[in-house]
Amino acid sequence: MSDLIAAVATARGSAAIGILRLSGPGAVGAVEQVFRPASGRPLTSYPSRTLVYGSLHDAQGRVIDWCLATVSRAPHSYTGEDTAELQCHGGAALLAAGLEALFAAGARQAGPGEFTKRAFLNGRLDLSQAEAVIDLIEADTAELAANAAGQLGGAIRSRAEAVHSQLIDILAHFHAVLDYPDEEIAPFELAGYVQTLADARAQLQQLHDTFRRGRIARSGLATVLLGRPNVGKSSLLNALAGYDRAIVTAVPGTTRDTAAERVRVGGVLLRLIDTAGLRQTADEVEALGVARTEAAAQSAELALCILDLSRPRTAEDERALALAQAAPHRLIVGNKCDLPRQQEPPEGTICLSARTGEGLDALEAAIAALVGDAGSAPWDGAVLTNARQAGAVARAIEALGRAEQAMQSGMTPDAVLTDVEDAIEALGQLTGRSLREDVVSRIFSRFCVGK
Ligand SMILES: Nc1nc2c(ncn2[C@@H]2O[C@H](COP(=O)(O)OP(=O)(O)OP(=O)(O)O)[C@@H](O)[C@H]2O)c(=O)[nH]1
Ligand SMILES: [Mg+2]
Repeated sequence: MSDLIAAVATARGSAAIGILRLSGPGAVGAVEQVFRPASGRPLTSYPSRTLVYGSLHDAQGRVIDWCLATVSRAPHSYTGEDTAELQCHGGAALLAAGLEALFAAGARQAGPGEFTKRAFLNGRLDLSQAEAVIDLIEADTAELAANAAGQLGGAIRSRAEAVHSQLIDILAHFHAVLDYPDEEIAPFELAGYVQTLADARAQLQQLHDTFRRGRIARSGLATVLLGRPNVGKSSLLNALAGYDRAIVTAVPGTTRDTAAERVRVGGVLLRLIDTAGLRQTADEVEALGVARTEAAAQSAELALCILDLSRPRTAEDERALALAQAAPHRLIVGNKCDLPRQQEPPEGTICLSARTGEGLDALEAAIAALVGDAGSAPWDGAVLTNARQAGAVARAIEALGRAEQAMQSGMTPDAVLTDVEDAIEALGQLTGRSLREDVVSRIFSRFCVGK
């Protein structure tokens, strides 16, 4: 049994409005103890979801605010329980006093995410929607916010349910074949099932393919600036960031430590990491910095290898070029194109000047092309941004691949069943839905074999 929880739902600080929220049995009664409608009518006489004006009282009965109360009765509420909200003025002291009064009326402090957890447990939201709530709150770009809103509206849920439903059909049919061998059941349409599995896998693959873009939009593409000392790595970071983020001097070995900055380049969010220039050095601090550079290069997704075109190429440049090979993606940048050229850069080098800004647009275009935004899924919930969800989708894809293979190689139905069940289980992790109940209820409602 659920109990009565309460919390201040708005951020702390002085604001126009502050909201006290309650959910659970007795929510309406608790509000009645702290709130009196100005009309003199009892709060319970108002229909659900009506805004009622009145006075808010502290635990001693003193008026602490004039506010609006609204009650949503189960199951038509966010949590699926009786809920109430008090829209007060946004003062920290009055909200604290209001919350105390609600505690005195029988509520307890809600834990983090507890309202949404209840919404999930009561089936108001699936797990992907519950996670979208957090994503929407945390979204720091319009794209991520729009995408989270789409997922709150069920964008992932509907995709998962469409596939889930196809798989349950297969499962139900296979169970029927196994459990009731004497019943007259339509013959195995093997090719049809293989096709259904392939379709399901393709749908999930399409969803999973969006994750790279979603992950980049959320945390940025890990991008390391590599090069020997003095080529202009920190200058390029500053040019892209649009302010003097890193120290730039004419002294080689200026940067000693890695420094990260989130920068939008060519429409792509980069987690840009400036590094200590690569060279052999007797300086202990610098040597530690170089070791960090190498570690950063290993974990980066994109390496920007910088050459100083105004100087001849050196062995240290070659080392930087080799290190850049470790990253899944790399671009070679020929810096200082404003100065007379002293080396012929490798083919495909993007020539620019971090000092004048010349050629930065070519770098932007190259980065945009790398992430390949053109023609991809819109930011309406179709983009996976959550690693847990992506992992579940990947497991479902894998299991479906196995099921397809098993079917094609003439395995027994129970072998195929295991793989399909694995896929359903993985989808269940995406949506938080349970497996067994579904299988059972679908078998009897669709196939009617249990009569
Ligand atoms: N003319 C010209 N000078 C540049 C350009 N980019 C950087 N510089 C100069 O080159 C010198 C080194 O620049 P930094 O950005 O500190 O180079 P770095 O690669 O970070 O060097 P370390 O931190 O020592 O590894 C500074 O004097 C910059 O002003 C450029 O595009 N053109
Ligand atoms: Mg530097």
